[in-house]
Amino acid sequence: MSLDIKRYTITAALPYTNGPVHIGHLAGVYVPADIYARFQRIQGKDVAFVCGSDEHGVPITIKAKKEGITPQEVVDKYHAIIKKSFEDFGISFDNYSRTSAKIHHETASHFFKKLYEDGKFSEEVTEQLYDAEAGQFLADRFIIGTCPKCGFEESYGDQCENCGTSHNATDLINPKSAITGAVPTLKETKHWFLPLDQYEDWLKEWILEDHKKDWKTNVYGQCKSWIDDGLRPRAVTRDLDWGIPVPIDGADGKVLYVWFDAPIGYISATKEWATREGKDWEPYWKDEGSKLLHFIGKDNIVFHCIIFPSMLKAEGSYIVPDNVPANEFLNLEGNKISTSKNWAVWLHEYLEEFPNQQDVLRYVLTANAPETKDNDFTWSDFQARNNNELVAVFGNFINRVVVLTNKYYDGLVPAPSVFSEIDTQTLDELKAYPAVIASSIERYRFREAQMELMNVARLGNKYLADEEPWKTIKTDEERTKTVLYVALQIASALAVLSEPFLPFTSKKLKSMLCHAELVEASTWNDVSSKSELLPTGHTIGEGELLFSKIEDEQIQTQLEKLQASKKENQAMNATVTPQKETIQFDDFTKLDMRVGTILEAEKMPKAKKLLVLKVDTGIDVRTIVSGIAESFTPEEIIGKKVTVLVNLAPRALRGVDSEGMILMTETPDGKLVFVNPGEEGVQNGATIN
Ligand code: B3M
Ligand code: ZN
Repeated sequence: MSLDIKRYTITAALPYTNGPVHIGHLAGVYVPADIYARFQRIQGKDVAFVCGSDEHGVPITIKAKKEGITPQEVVDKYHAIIKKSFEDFGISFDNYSRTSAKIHHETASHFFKKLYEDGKFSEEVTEQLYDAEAGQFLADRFIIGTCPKCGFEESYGDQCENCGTSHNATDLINPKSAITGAVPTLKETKHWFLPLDQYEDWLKEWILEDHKKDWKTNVYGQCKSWIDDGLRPRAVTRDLDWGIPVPIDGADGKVLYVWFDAPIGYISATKEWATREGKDWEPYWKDEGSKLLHFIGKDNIVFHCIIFPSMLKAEGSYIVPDNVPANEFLNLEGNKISTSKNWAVWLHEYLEEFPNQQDVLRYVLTANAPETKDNDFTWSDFQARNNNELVAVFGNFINRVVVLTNKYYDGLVPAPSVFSEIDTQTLDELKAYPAVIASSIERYRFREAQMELMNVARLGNKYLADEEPWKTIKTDEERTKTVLYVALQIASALAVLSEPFLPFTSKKLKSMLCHAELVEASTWNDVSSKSELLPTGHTIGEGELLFSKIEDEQIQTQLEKLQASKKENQAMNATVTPQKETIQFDDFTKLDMRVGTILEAEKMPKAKKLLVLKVDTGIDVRTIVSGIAESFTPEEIIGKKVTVLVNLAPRALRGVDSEGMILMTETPDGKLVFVNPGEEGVQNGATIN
């Protein structure tokens, strides 16, 4: 299929511009896409790596409503934040555009018009859900209801976040308006539809036959189930006031559906880049020799594998994607990442707390990439991978080579003498790595690829540990030179091979080895084909630490931060019980509440929840049975001051007469606590009124 690839058109999902980006985005989409793009560039390939902000769509209008600002203000704010995060983390887009850009409005309008004029749309007056209270049609995300497929009760109109199914809003069971909560009514409106059913045969052949083997099973599986379910025409316009106006007559108040315009954003971003670089954009999208790849998360599969390809096919002059390497989701400390619950590690915040440690996060996210199943990010794993792998293996090897070369030879790469069997074997092994790593990257197995990269550092570490140049320096000068020469070749191979994964480290290492002319120019394949990467007589620079240890306290701080989010959420979600019916003062005075002290406490035999207490009420010492055994041990409550309702009619609980009730309340996470009678100095028997 792709025997002769002339160029790579690599896209990464356009993030919605209604919030900053977090580690889930980075792990699922942007780091793998970046590794791939960087890798192809070092191979000398022609690459266009594009992305941009997805600035239309209902999530943005919802955010604007919430914050009391305009949608444009929302996207301006987050576009800047997101763009900066990507730059900070070394995501090497050739162009990061935005869908509110003029070039995009033009490109998307054109695209729509062409399909319209070619008769590719069907036009239908349908009944759409309408919020009479708000006086507007309810687009997708403004409708919440039960998913017809999985029964999830909070499904959006266009897609269920629980099972990933995409549907029409009218398919939802018990729909509700997200604006007013009203039950929507149906109202007639005209829209344009892309008849996906007409592309079914083509999609079957293209995906189910041609790509059966090379697409990831998760992607292929979703596509197959979609196609097997039968495809239906899909509306590509919406009744909304935020978006790209439908560019034909008689379409006032209507805009292009965000999922129609957003993927065209990839094309607009390519155009913008090409114009800037004085290139022609068209081959990147229209030449069969271009390899088009969409990096996305699993919730975007249907749009990139079914709908957008059908649009491209309908237009007629475009190529379709060669692969759509979608990832599953990344969880955080065992829970789903959630923007609204602030259960996330935000990229801009990470950098404040771990300055200049982008590569550590890139490394850990790739090591745990959710490639075949959802995966979990934990701070303790982050710390362990940094300390035990980056510091102890990669950093340690480089540090030893650079320090010893400076110490023994003033930084000069020594001349090797005869290679021993172990030297030859080590160098041969080294030369095999570029192909091994490349093969994993080409198959979108980035965790595997990165593991092989680390094996290069392990190879170097083991070589030094076995050959011990710090010992031979006293006995065998020639041997020491050879060993350091070999080790330096491994170090410079690492500088080249680490670039896609750890771009900041690679850069630092290259400058440490002072080999701009040779190493910078070295491409991936030079590592195997050149006899040496660092020649004898070249001088390297001073050593500096590539990675530093992450301390327990830093991890603790992060965990506490998450804990705080959890607490805040619980407090927000704690439902306040509605007020009871009004009572008169006389009703209140009937209650006799006193301060008391628990004198004794023991478990009620065979009753999980009950404690039998002896309480000094100031009036007497009496027995009270209390259902608090699951929250307190008897020992911890002896001596506690409590509030007691003393004139409650006695009742027998499991054969013990209980004469009164201890007042309790509950924390948001369900823990029982005593209603504390408060200030010191109150005596048992004091009345509460
Ligand atoms: N903005 C959806 C998302 O962030 C969307 C991707 C568009 S890619 C053309 O999940
Ligand atoms: Zn569902």
